[in-house]
Amino acid sequence: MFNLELFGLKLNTNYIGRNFFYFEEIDSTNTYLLDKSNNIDISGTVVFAEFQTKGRGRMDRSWSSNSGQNLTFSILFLDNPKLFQMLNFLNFSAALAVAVSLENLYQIKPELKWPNDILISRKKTCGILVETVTSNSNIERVVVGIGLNVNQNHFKGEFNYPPTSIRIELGKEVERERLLAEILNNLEILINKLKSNKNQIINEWKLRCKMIGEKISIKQNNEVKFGIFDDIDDNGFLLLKTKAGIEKITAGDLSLV
Ligand code: BT5
Repeated sequence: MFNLELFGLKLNTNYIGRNFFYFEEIDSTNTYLLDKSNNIDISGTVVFAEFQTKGRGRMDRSWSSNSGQNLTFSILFLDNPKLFQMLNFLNFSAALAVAVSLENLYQIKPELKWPNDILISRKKTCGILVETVTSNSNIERVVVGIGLNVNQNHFKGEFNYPPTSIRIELGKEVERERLLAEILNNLEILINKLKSNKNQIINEWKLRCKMIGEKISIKQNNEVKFGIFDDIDDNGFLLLKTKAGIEKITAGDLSLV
């Protein structure tokens, strides 16, 4: 059982997580915050669930996570046009917040995989899903969803990348309350940095992305592209070096070749 009091004691933010909703079970924490009819209109609100019946990944893929063992939560951002122009970097900031938290608390050295994954020992331990609600082409709500495998010991089913958890990698269970608070504390700091200097976020992200310079493939729908991961550009897009030159990749699934 998640101890809300313990979490509250470790939370050190001004706004992220100050409004907090806890669910034993929900369809998806992202879906809940995207739905305006739930009347949640405080920026920084966090929705946390012990179990999601319809946890989602990108392109309607699913996120599966055992009940009560991991962290599955979403954060709502409102009224922030400057931040909303940098959604790719919000994704990067969230990944960095998780990576820095794992480094600080457990001395784990996670690797960041473009665009939205966090790996430990080259296995997926965390996925991030940033979604928006727009009206007349204005972004009204932004929801950042994070699924992090914490204390789950076994994974059953089909995975597009081998899964792992902090417990598997560390060999012991960790306190989810402290970890969630640390992630939210770091996220608020990184978002403040992002607003003043997005290059700092790109650089911090690139430091932890060990695939730059490697031969990769990018799967986009039914097409697969091959090349060398050249760099990340100023918009957060991947630059793929092919025989034809440098191609800008805005979305897709990356694998090492
Ligand atoms: C992601 O998508 O990795 C984003 C996952 C975001 C999940 C969070 S949980 C809280 C919030 N509420 C939601 O409903 N979603 C967010 P993508 O890159 O498309 O990867 C999805 C793929 O990851 C699936 O098709 C599986 O192959 C794999 N997968 C599913 N569950 C996994 C897990 N627990 N660990 C590792 N891989 C998993």
